[in-house]
Amino acid sequence: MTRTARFITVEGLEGAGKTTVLNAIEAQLRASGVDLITTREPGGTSLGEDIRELLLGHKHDGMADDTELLLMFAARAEHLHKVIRPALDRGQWVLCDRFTDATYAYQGGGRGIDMARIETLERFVQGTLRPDHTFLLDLPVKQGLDRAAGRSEPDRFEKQREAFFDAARATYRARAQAEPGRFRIIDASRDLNGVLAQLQASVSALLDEELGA
Ligand code: Z5A
Repeated sequence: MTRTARFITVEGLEGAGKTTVLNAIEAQLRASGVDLITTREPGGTSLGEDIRELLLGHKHDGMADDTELLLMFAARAEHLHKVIRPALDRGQWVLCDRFTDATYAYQGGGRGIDMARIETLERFVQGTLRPDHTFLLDLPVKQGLDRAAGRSEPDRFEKQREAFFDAARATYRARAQAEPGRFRIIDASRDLNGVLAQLQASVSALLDEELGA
């Protein structure tokens, strides 16, 4: 049985319940003996967290779409260099809260940036590295926004109109359809117990596939 390090990402719209789901995946992987680190984007490094503040805060509300895109990839370059690649090289699995699928969804779908330009940056920054498995928490936009309402002061993304999130969701779903081997879609519209039950089965299947456990 070969234990090759795996790169797992979790994606989803606002209010999808990513935080709860990430904790559940981490617990299940650790309980199965997987050595892993958890991290997030944008962020995951000291410089990346500073970039996150620029991206999510309101100091630069009129930021150009291309600037936003390049800042996402600048944070990602640092993250890959300092955290993700070293962990994978050590044999640790990496569980990451969002990655480049979010760039396709939000900057590509939401902002309308040409996907081919995102692909160019993806190749430049990541080379051939792509996530091995991606959990997509899918739910209707309105339901997610209702759940997220009432949290702290909305960040720069949370202030976008519903059409922005509709386009992001459509992009996520199209990507999942195009890569069924990588994506596992979790129905995040269900109550938390329902979500966690589907998730547990999905993580078990992933572990079977990877570890033959
Ligand atoms: N972004 C980008 O544009 N491009 C990129 O390349 C990357 C990111 C990497 C920050 O991400 C922003 O960055 C993000 C996209 C952009 N903006 N948006 N939107 P983030 O991941 O840090 O931020 P977030 O999307 O706001 O996620 P979050 O706060 O970590 O989690 P969440 O999915 O919104 O869910 P939650 O906080 O776990 O749950 C929300 C509420 O719903 C909470 O009260 C829960 O108790 C409740 N909840 C959760 N699940 C359920 C169920 N099943 N039933 C009932 N209630 C529930």
